[in-house]
Amino acid sequence: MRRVAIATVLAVALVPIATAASPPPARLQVSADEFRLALSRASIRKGPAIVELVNYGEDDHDLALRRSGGTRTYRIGVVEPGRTGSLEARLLAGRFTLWCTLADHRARGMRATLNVR
Ligand SMILES: [Cu+2]
Repeated sequence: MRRVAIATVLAVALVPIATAASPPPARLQVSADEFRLALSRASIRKGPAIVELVNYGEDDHDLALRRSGGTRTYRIGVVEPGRTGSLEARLLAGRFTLWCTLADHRARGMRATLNVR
């Protein structure tokens, strides 16, 4: 009887371990200032991702991401100087363009590419 109880406890205890084995979200930090975007890494793993926009500049900035050939645009809304914004998304593999949508910031250099694989 006691052996059955122990086996049950072990089975329950193993469930969280199995869950923890699934990979954590990929993380990308995007640093913004006038007028550029710098990525913490050039590529990330496909699947769940957390993208963070840190505004080191003196103006407001935001961030849009779109996969080449894709139709969906992921967005982080306006982030004030010194602040951080983030989004969580499930990203497909591909080449993503990132840009700031405010005023002429993209044309002035606030764009970057990210490889998701
Ligand atoms: Cu901007």
